[in-house]
Amino acid sequence: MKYLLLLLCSLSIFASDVSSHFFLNGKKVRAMKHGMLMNSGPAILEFYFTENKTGEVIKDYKVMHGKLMHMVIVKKDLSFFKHIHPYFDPITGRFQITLNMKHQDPDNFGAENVFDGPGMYMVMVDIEPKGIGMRMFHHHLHLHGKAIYKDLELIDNKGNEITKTFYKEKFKAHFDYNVTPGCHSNLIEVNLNIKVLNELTNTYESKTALFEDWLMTGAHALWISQKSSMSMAHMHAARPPKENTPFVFSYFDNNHLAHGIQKIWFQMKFQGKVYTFPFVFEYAPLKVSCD
Ligand SMILES: [Cu+2]
Repeated sequence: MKYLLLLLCSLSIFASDVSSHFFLNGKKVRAMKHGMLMNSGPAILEFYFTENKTGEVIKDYKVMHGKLMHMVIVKKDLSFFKHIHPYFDPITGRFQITLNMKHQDPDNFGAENVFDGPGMYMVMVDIEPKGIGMRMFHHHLHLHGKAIYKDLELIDNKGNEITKTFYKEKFKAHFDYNVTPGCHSNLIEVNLNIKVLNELTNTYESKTALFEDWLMTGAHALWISQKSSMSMAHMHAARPPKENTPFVFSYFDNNHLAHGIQKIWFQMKFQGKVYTFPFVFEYAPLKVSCD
């Protein structure tokens, strides 16, 4: 394939075969309950997983994109996003990470300043127990205080295209997407072309060769619907093969993605640093009836 397009995890897979056990600062957070934090100081998150059939703790996981667990934390209004990789202890089968603390690990730069004000945060973890397959679990954290939530707004959107600058105009990113509707699934193709400011000439240039793989792929993207965090897609793209070509992400939605306003965060590594590029857009594929 010209571009390596990998569907990491289609929608939330609600595992009836695996249970997640979530602990906040050493206390178990019961299913459907929120872990409550009184302040945004260091907070220890721990997880272990059991097989429902046997009740046994799972200790054997496959590595996905260089990690045994990928964790995404987003504020309820999708205004804030973090991508973190908890550490695994093979003896106990537990994953653990301390939030709001600086880690030396460059893949956990996101674990610092995890919260952006009081409110509800969704914690989504991806794991792949060997012999079972990829599973995703949702948990909630609530940071005490008066929450202010903002609506997502379509700004700068022109049809299916958005051009925006990021990081004090260091980058100019052009985002566009196409949907090929199908009976049982829509094929989504997302392109992201990133140019970098040349401060001498004050122009934006394609600097494809300066992008590096991060977590074994050229770019990561996470797409979540405003309607429900359960409607999400996790996509990857290879680095563009030549200058002036975009990162290309492909995804089959299996008619499971909620229509309406969406937010997508792209992450890629440029000259040793991971950057995050968010966009808000509308997803409204045409309905195709094949009866
Ligand atoms: Cu990850």
